[in-house]
Amino acid sequence: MKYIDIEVNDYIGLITINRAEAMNAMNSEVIGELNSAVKKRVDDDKVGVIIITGAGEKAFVAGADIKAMQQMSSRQALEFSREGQEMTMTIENSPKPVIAAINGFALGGGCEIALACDIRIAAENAKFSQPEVALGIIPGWGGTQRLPRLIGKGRSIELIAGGQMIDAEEALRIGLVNHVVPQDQLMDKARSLAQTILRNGPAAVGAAIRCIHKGFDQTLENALDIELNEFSELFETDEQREGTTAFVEKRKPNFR
Ligand code: CO8
Repeated sequence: MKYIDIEVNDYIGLITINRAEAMNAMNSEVIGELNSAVKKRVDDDKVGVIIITGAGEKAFVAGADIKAMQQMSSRQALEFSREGQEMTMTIENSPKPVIAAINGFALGGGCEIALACDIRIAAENAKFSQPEVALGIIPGWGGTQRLPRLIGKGRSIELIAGGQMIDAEEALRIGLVNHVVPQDQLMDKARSLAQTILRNGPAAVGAAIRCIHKGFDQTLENALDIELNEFSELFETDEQREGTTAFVEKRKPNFR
C-alpha cells in the first residue's frame, strides 16, 4: 500500500495514514487503501483491536483532498462521497473495536473518520472542525449524522454551520473525544486501552459493540431484541464456556 502503514503486535493492528506531503488528506486512493486495510485487520486472527492514526505530529487527517474535489462534477462528488461513506461504514461495522489516536488536525473527512471509530483519544495539540461549509460543501462521509449522534444536535449545528476549529480540551468537554493526553503519550494511551479490551472475550466485545451501534437508532423495544439475540448467541461459543468456567475455577480466562 502506498499511503497506509500497517503494524501488527500483541493483537493490536496499528493502521497509520501516511500522506505527509498533504497533511494525510484523503483522495480516492487513500480512501480505498484505508477501507481495505481495515477489512484485512477485521479478517486477521492476530488482531483483536484496531488503532487508526496519522503519520507525523501535525495531522491525523486534514480532510478529503480539496484539490481533487475542486473540479468534480456532481456525479463524481456522489461517487467520492459514497467511497468515503463505505470506508467509514467499514470502520463502524468492525466487530473489533477501532480506536482513533488523533495526533493533530482532524478536519472535515478526518473528523468524520474519527467519528466512525468506537473510541477517540486526542493528543493535546489535536484540532477538530467540520469546515466544509467554508468550501461551499457539506460533510459527506457521515459527519452530519454521526456528530449529532455523539454530541447532540445543537452543538453539531454550531460546529457544522460555523465551521470553526476547536481544540482537544473543548472536544473533551463536549464529548467528541474520550481522553486528551500529551502528544508523546498518545500511542501508549491507545495501546493501554487496547490491552484492557484484549483481556476480554473477543466475540463478547464484538457483540456488545454491535448492540450499541445497531440498537442506537431503534426503539428501546427493538434494541432490546437485538441485545437478547446477541446475548443468547454467545452461549453457542466456547468463549462463554471459558469465561464462566474460569470464574468458577478461580483462574484467568484464556480467550485467545
Ligand atoms: N486537501 C488537499 N491538500 C491539503 C489539505 C486537504 N484537505 N490539507 C492540507 N493540504 C496540503 C496543502 O495544500 C499543502 O500542500 P502544498 O504544500 O502543496 O501547498 C500541504 O498540505 C501543507 O498544508 P499547509 O501549508 O496549509 O499547512 P499549514 O500548517 O499552514 O495548515 C491546515 C494546515 C490547517 C490543516 C491547512 O492545510 C488546512 O486548512 N487544510 C484544509 C482543511 C480542510 O478544509 N479540510 C476539510 C476538507 S473538506 C472535507 O474533508 C469534506 C469531506 C467529505 C467529502 C465529501 C465528498 C463529496
